[in-house]
Amino acid sequence: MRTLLDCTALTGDPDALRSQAMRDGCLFLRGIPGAEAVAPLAALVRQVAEALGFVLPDAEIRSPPCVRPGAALDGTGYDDPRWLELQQRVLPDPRFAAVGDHPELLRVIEILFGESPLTRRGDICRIALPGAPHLTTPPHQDHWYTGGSMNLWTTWIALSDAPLELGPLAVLPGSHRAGLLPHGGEGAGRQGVHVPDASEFAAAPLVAGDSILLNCLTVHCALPNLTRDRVRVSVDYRYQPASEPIHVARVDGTRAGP
Ligand SMILES: O=C(O)CCC(=O)C(=O)O
Repeated sequence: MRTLLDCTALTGDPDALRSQAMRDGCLFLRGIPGAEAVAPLAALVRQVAEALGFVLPDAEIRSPPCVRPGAALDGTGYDDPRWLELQQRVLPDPRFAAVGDHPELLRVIEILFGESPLTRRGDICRIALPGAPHLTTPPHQDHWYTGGSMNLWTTWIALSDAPLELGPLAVLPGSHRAGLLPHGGEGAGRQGVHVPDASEFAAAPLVAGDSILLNCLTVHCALPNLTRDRVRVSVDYRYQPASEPIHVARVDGTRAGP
């Protein structure tokens, strides 16, 4: 496992930031949007996760919440009705949009696109429970799921501290250059790509408010949550250039899109 390159210093140099993003298909930004900016949303997610029976009440917002003993997601996670309820209660709240629309984040996305981004292109709030390695997100490319623009980017943000053992995101830098790869697997959200054993994923211990940006063709996965009793809490937001058409057809170069 490689350490993810910290690109925060490049945010002051748009050309260098764009070159780095095009080269690796990902950017790791420390402190953008930052712990203070995500605190109201982190509080909301914990409150909802507690009401749904996933976590115990906890006053310290930055450290990962404690799992409620026995809590588990059914099926692949995505088909558990409580997962849907988490989304329904968190995503419409203005505190959710406030993080995805944080001016520093939007500025970075705008540098990548060279134009205004379109927001709300497939946003998710996630909790990753301990003791559930079968629910760990497998290596995949977002374009497999999102379709449409090949220039769609995701921002993955830790809402509480996410050391490596809590299972933050891991990415395969440069993998976007191979285009869309075949995906296989059964069940909602379980389709993934085969990655050769020699593939070196990159990850870093994150703190609340750190973000990882990635192109929709960059292969990424989650690391397993290996803690005994802590829950990883994160959000991901998707953006595409405003000038590109919105459609759901997958563009993979092997099939003619409608
Ligand atoms: O947080 C995870 O487990 C996976 C996130 C992911 O795959 C994404 O944001 O595209």
